[in-house]
Amino acid sequence: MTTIPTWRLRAAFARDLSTMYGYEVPAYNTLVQVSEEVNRDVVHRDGAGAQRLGSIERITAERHGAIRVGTPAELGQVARVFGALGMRPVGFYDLREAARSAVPVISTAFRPVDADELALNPFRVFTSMLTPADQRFFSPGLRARLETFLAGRQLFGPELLDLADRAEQERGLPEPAAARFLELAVGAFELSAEPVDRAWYAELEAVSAVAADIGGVRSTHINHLTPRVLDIDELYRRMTDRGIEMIDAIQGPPRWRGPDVLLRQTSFRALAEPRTFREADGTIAEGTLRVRFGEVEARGIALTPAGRSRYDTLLTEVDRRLAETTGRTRADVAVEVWEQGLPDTERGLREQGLAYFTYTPRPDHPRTTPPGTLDALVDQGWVTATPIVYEDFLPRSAAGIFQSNLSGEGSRNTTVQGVGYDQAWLSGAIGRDIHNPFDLYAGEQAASVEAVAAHLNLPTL
Ligand code: OOG
Ligand code: NI
Repeated sequence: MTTIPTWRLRAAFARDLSTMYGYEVPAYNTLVQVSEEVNRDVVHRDGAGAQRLGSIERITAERHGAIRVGTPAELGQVARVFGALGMRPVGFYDLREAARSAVPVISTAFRPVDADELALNPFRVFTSMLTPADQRFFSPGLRARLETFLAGRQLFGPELLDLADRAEQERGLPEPAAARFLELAVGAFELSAEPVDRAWYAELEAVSAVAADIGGVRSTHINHLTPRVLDIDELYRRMTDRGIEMIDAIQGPPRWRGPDVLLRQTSFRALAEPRTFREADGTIAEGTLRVRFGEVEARGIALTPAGRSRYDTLLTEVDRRLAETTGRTRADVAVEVWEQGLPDTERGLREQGLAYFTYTPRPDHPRTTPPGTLDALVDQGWVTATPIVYEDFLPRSAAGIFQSNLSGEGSRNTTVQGVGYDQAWLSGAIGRDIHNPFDLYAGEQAASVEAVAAHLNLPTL
């Protein structure tokens, strides 16, 4: 009996989820189609350089999704389902503190953590959990009713969870269990046809549209699925030309003369979809909800903590200059700030320790004594440096993306203290370690440096 290994389950899940989502949200298929056209054109235009941050095969299959759940118990179950797919929680994002919008959730991302697993299939899911104990959003009375409501629902059935545990333990599943697992797992993220309790939904919506999306219904759903594109500015233009109204900007770093770093994202607003409602008097009525949207992303080089803090400084500087001037676009100001504040070559980023790279000995290296530093090894042709791609998310961009389905501002009481949901709390609640993204990139870089040292018989580097 052949076992379907973890990575094949993950690839199949990403593919089946994509088919399901395209069926439910046809605009997603348009986004995928335009992304594929752009990618083909960029590979044609830029040749091998286009694939510096991932092969075209990986990028074509690459997606991230987003889901939202209500309780630590639900998040713990999500961790089991994704654990079966080799996806671990990485990073902690507190969207309650994000600049423009305040959303009552904390988040992590489930994704493969090893470079070879990422290369096989990098599927990741940004996963948010509601924070009912945060009194800035929820009164004690509403919190109590919300928690009772959430405790009474079941997002993932026992058969799915059993299969998930088995798949995680056995690093895969034989057929027909694998097919059954995939069917149940994809089914758990479909939009439910169950009528929505109008009054309950509206009460939560007054706090936050995201709170209603999570706690106003008895199921969860995938709320977007994001293809990766090699030229996001071109994608933005082509979508706009097709009459699809995108959010007003691309989130994250600007387009500039230097290398792509971190992550750039853009989205279109959630579409009104027909839904059934149960009115206060028990009657059933038709209506619409805007909960699912489309997003696309371009990935760049992962930054070190020093690089990231430089990035944060540049962001603040862009905000400051924008506030001081009129008539200039954010993109324009950002380019200026970036050109002054960040090295505009991979080499500059590397030499200043701002970005992560892997190092590989060159087969054709000179036959003299190798120099004793990495930079010299690269400069003198002993070793090649390849940038490590950023596999995670950005809190400020995520907050911007959440806006894609926020109709109202919601309400927040700023006179009370927030509650300290932090990474340690989240990790304890789901009973799993939450990986630190920097550690993962640094580990990959360090392993490659060690291998170079061993290969060249150098004691350390
Ligand atoms: C998640 C928003 C964050 C991203 O790509 O930054 C996100 C959500 O809307 O639930 O997906
Ligand atoms: Ni997203």
